[in-house]
Amino acid sequence: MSDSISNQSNWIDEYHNGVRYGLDCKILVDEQSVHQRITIIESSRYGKGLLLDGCWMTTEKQEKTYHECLVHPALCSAVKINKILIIGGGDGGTARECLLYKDVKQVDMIEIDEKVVELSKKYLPSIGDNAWKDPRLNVIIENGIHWVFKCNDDSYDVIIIDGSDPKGPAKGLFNKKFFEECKRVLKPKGILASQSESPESFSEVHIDMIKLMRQIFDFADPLYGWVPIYPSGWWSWLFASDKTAYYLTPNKVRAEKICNTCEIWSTKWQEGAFKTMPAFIERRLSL
Ligand code: SPD
Repeated sequence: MSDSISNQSNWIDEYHNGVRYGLDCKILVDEQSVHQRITIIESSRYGKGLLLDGCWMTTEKQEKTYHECLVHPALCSAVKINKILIIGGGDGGTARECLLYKDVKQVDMIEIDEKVVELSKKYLPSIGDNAWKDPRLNVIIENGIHWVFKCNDDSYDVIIIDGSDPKGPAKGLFNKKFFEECKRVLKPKGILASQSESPESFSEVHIDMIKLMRQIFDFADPLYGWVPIYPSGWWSWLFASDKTAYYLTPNKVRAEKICNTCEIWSTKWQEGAFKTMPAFIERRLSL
């Protein structure tokens, strides 16, 4: 057991800044891949779940909370959604939500760790669900940062960054040069979407990400929601585009087609969630 996970009395905890976030569960898999430690657990409260290097990534019964909030503000609102890039997302949940849209022609999912894909398919099949057999999905096992740097300009309508916290393999997903490259690779009216950590437990990373995106894009706004098992439970997703904040105006026809599949996301929910920036974050952003 590494320092970041304790396994006494069946509890698996993520430790973060003196607080632990845990589930009463049993361990199904605990192995080291080339890139990171991968743990799969089973709990009665949230079903099976995945941790990478001791950090919660997803659980069967709360994954929609995360994936719907990352995908739909971008895909429901972008001018075009022919070609989508997902960086990370090896459990398949982000791809599954993207492929709900019939207009999507191609999803390239660049996941660094093939073990995450293999174990997610085996132990968490409901998360990727039909996405794994959808011919529109290309799963490419490669470093997502390298992929973006070598992509041609104007390649994708939407880019979605579904990475882990800023350490280990995901560290490079939080820096200016990487976001600038994402902008180069996005089509001119494209939308960039990224998970943007917790305003409470990762407040510095969260604030820095918004500031950085606002330096690079004309518009960048976070939306706030929750993922109970993540540190503090309070989470955020960040959207950016040029010329117009496209992500603020969902396409009604697209929304009607997917809203019945959603647990959390709706156009009404999204409208509210973009307006819930806490005052302390707003003050910090204006400094
Ligand atoms: N603190 C955890 C942040 C993890 C974000 N990515 C989760 C991957 C789910 N597809």
